[in-house]
Amino acid sequence: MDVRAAVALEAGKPLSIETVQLEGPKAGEVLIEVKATGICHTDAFTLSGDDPEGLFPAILGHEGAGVVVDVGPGVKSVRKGDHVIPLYTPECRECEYCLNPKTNLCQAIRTTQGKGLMPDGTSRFSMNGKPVLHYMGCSTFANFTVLPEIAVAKVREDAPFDKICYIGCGVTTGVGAVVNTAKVEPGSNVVVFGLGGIGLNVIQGARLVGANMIIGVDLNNARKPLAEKFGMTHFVNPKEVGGDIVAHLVELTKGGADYSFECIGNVKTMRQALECCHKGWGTSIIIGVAGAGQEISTRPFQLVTGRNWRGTAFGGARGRTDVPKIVDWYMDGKINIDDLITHTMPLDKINEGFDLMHEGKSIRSVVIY
Ligand code: NAD
Ligand code: DAO
Ligand code: ZN
Ligand code: ZN
Repeated sequence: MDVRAAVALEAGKPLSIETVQLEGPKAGEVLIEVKATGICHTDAFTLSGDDPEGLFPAILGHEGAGVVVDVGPGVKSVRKGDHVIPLYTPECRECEYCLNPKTNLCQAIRTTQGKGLMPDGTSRFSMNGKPVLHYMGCSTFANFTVLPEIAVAKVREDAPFDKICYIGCGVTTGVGAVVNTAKVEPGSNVVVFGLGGIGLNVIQGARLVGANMIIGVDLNNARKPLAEKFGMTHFVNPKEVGGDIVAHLVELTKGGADYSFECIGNVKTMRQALECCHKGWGTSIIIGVAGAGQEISTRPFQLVTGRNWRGTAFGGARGRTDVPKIVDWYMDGKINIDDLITHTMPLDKINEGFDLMHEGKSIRSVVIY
């Protein structure tokens, strides 16, 4: 079938709106009509050419929501008409990783997904007879896409696509980092570096679990009012702190953070996030994705004296199990998504969404098909 897609033809160039061809679902696969997709920092990172694993030409997008319109042979867990959220971290429930409660990184389709291909080693997308690659197993910058059955979460049908698409990455990553990865306890003091589309979700996750101090750190003062609305109790702009930001945060928390979260992707702030943690028990979670080849460092004594350094992908969530629950949290009013979606646009204006992100003017732009 012909589908409309924003194609990343090469690194560093705007997306190109094209008609591309999409083959139907093969065994174990489903065809989805994408109804809405968020534009995430990670799409921009790959498009920029800084992502060492970025492949072109490809159809980017990994934060979508839509409806199943066809299923391939053997598909059992979803059927035509089901509402779903695509998962860049699948959940096969059978592999060594899925069977280990310590991780959410299902490896069932890892190798082919990393090459921009479906599990049989081919692409369903093509343009002018040549293959176009999938992206993060999702490719939601097309109005139809094909995914493996294990990479879709079935969700309730009364949830609005233009809001719950954000649960496909940003919301789950931020809230999940608090709830699943760090397991922040009520009364904890939390520091969040970076108050963008991820950090604001960490803030609302911290409020949800009953954190005490929720300190936001950002260079952009314009982020303060929204962060306060989401639960931030204190704001720190490193440019306005007269000295060492780490010492300032340790003093503010009277000894250090119980938990810190790095939501920027900067190796310097990753170090600050670790070192502002409380001696003996403080845990720092890296969420931000740093540029190719960059390395983190600290004095090992920071770890010897009881601080913990960890990371998280997709908020530690097991997509098919956890994503429907997060949709329920949104529908029950436990989490706020609406105020984070600052811009919406049709597919042919998608490059404007990338511009808004680069200019720091948006939290989330959503393409509505
Ligand atoms: P964003 O651009 O919306 O937000 C980043 C914020 O950091 C901005 O508010 C900016 O003003 C602030 N900032 C930048 N430099 C700073 C500094 N030196 N000190 C303090 N504040 C600073 O980005 P986002 O969409 O929230 O994404 C954040 C990171 O999370 C990115 O690296 C993204 O790739 C990554 N990410 C990771 C996962 C995962 O599963 N681990 C999932 C999604 C996104
Ligand atoms: O299993 O080896 C693996 C890879 C899992 C990919 C997780 C990616 C999460 C971080 C990238 C940002 C996502 C938007
Ligand atoms: Zn994302
Ligand atoms: Zn698995």
